[in-house]
Amino acid sequence: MYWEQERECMDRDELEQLQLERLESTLSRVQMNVPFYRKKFDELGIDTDTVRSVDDLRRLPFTTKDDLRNNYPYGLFAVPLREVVRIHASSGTTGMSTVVGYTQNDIRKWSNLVARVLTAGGVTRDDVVQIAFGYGLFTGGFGIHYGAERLGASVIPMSSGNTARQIKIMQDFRTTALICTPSYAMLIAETIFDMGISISSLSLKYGLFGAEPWSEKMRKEIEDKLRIRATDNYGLSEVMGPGVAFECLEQNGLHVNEDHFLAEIVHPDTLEPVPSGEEGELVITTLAKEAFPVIRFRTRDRTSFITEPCPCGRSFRKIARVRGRTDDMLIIKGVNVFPSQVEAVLFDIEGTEPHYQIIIDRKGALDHVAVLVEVSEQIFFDEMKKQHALVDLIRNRLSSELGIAVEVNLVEKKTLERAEGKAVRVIDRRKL
Ligand code: DLL
Repeated sequence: MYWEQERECMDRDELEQLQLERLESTLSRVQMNVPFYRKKFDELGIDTDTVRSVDDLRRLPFTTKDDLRNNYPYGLFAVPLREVVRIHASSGTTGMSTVVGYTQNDIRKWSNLVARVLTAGGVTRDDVVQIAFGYGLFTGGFGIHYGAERLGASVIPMSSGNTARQIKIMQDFRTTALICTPSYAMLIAETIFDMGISISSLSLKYGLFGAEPWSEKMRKEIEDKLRIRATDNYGLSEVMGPGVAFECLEQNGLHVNEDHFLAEIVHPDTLEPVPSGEEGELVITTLAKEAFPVIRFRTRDRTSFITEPCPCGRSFRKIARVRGRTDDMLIIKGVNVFPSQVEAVLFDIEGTEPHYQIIIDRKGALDHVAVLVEVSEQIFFDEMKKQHALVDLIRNRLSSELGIAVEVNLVEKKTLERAEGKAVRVIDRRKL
């Protein structure tokens, strides 16, 4: 039921003491080893020695995704590269992506935290775990993989895609736990039905889903279709990857791994803490990371603290399911996409106008993206062959920049609605 009961059910006073000790050592580590933090603290006249309580943390400056980008690739690492054994990066162009690193100790701790997530979701060493997250720079595949091995489960490193094969492996290898994005779980479920496979030929019991927002309705649907218990888990590469917060089988909010992460919820405009239980932006400080500690990282994710204690016995505070973001980052098929990336691609292609619209739909279980691009009159009335060539060019550039397939439609000048205030670049028709 617990992976580390003594930690997960820790007395709150002891937990807060541990957090404070870890915070102090993290602060002195970043001050010593990361010029970015040293400079910021100096400028604001902050003496980290005077941080004597977790509340004192509020005096420290926030860290943003832009800070990470500006220090690309290794500027915020707190150890020399020779101590780093793993590097991950979040999606984006080379110049835009954020790079994170892990020491051997970080990987050990990460695996342990993910083992807690899996255990809370019902997985034990007797399970056969199929990981259908992408393996690669994305933290999902490898992050879950190491945690599942740490737990002692039998791990199938499937990676994402090739749905028919996923299902065959699921049948043949008697997979009992499926781990992927909720939208991929939906697609797998639908494909099982389309292929006429009886669900009783599968051995699935648990599904652990995360990396993108999903709804209670979607949970019900996946649970009914796959006949499993489905839990939500949350994380982000800048902070670690999967393993930051997780649901237990109570399925009612996500416990934050509070001995490793200090969570605050602030108002996105005032940046002051919101009243207990109200929604705001999640801010996280890492407490035990060596290679890539972050201080007050603004996740941009919207959530709230759940104030009631959890019947499962864990003392770690819970956050409500993350519903969306305070900025404009879109999560399409689990990949982070910024409208500005689309803009940058179009900017470089001759014949396109600076007007475009991104339309996201959910077709069946999968996200579908169409980019409408206004083109010059000349191109619009050009021969079909030229138009096709332009569509192909835009589609290829966008797909490689965004890391997902998109449909491209050329439209005549002035077709797209102009806004008098902020431009509406994104129409998100997915109903979550
Ligand atoms: O998505 C890490 C992860 C992998 C978490 C596997 C869980 C499972 P990034 O690619 O950096 O990292 O994207 C992080 O995804 O800031 C949220 O906006 C969103 N997100 C992640 N988990 C959830 C969730 C991984 N359970 C960004 N619910 C985060 C809603 C989520 N949004």
